[in-house]
Amino acid sequence: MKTLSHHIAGAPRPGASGDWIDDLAPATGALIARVPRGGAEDVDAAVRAAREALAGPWGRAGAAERAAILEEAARRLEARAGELAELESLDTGKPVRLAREVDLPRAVANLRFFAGAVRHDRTDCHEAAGALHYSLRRPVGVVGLITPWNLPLYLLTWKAAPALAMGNAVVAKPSELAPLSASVLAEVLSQAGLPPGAFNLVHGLGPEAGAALVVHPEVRAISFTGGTATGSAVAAAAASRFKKLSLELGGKNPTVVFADADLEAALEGTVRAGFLNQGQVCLAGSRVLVERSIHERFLEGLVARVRALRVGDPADPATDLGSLISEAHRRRVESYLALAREEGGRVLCGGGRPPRPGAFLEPAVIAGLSPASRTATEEVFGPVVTVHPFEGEAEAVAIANGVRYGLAASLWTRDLARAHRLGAALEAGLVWVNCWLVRDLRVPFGGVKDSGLGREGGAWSLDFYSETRSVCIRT
Ligand code: TXE
Repeated sequence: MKTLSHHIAGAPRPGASGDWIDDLAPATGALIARVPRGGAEDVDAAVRAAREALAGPWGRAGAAERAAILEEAARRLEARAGELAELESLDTGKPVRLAREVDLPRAVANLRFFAGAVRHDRTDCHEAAGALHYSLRRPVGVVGLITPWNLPLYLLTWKAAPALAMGNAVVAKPSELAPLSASVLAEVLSQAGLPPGAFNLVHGLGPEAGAALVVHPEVRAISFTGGTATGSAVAAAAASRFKKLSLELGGKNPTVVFADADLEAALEGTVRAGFLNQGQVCLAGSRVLVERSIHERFLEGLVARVRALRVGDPADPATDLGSLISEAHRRRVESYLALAREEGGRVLCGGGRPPRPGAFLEPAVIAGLSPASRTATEEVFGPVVTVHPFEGEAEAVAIANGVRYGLAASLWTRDLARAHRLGAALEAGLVWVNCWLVRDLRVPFGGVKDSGLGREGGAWSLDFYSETRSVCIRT
């Protein structure tokens, strides 16, 4: 069993309260770590360390120097990728193969990408008669990063890399359900030469350490990824204090399959979108809309493929689905399966507990529900998809847009003009055509409606983690 510490001013620091949180491995229920239960006092110490870093050499470091540190951190993270993938799998219950193929390479890519982005960043100069107006980017200052448990290291580096690239000092609060990899990141950044206080880590519960970070008067920006209800509380607390705010929240994303699609590819894409990471992905395609003429055939193919998914030991490279994040979360997902039955849905496969310890759940496909039902409109965040027939483009768009969320959509068709029409008509921050989760770190990422506020990625991240100032010189 590990004992974690906060990481403040470049060194491990015990929690002020002396209280601990138990970190359990969801696949076995075993206690794997004791985590300090941070609070306002720890957050305050971390913010002080961050301010000192900004007043010291870190505040004077140029873009090339900051980029070099991130590149060195990427190299060190990559060298430890095998060990870290196992740690991430242990902490979250996800298959180690997924952690190796997705979480770790993307965490490394985040560090490298934003190192490159800041090396190539530039600002504008507007020439006028008798004056030059030029822009300067300055760091925002101390920024608070709050991250969830589903892709712990991947999402923390997605925020920390651009924040550090732009010269901010960070106080990060990872999820209490999967805190292990964040502690390794803190260590790796220090070893890569990041000055003390530029990256601080405070562990703890959301309503305690997280809330203290959001209201701290010296924290000038909050980037949050998590549930929509929590995001709303974070937004309310941050708004009255005029903090910059970026919110990546939940989704209930449609996979829309037209009769003219390559059906084999669409089936494969639908299964991947629905069940990757046990469906615990904000971008998960949890509502499958299928054109009526192929609905029965598609449903049959989908159920056959989902039945063939292997649920089991996350350490086994042959496993497709590991454990959900916790026993409590499994009960929450199961409550939606019960609700689906009450709402008239037919669970065509899955939904049962495999005969083994841990928070495992067999992947489920549900048909027969109204697209307006609660099961089909609320975020379940588990291995559950609902399938709905539609007739024609207009109905597909109406169903797809008929939820409070608007994060992503995946569209399957061979009709190029239709792809363009729907790309514009779907209320989603990201639309994938004949694919899902194809990511490019240069493109804007974020949701509309209740899926969030703001965009990160590429230049959008550099904008969020900086304040652009304008200087005018009379010539
Ligand atoms: O997330 P929370 P939870 C969705 C998904 C899931 C639901 C709840 O539907 O079932 O959210 O998951 C911190 N002030 N997503 O409870 O609470 C918390 O400690 C400040 C979608 O695990 O949103 C953690 O670090 N911070 C999602 C982070 O917020 C607070 C990923 C996220 O936790 C806080 C995860 C507070 N008052 C869940 N309360 C996605 N968008 O991918 C909690 N936190």
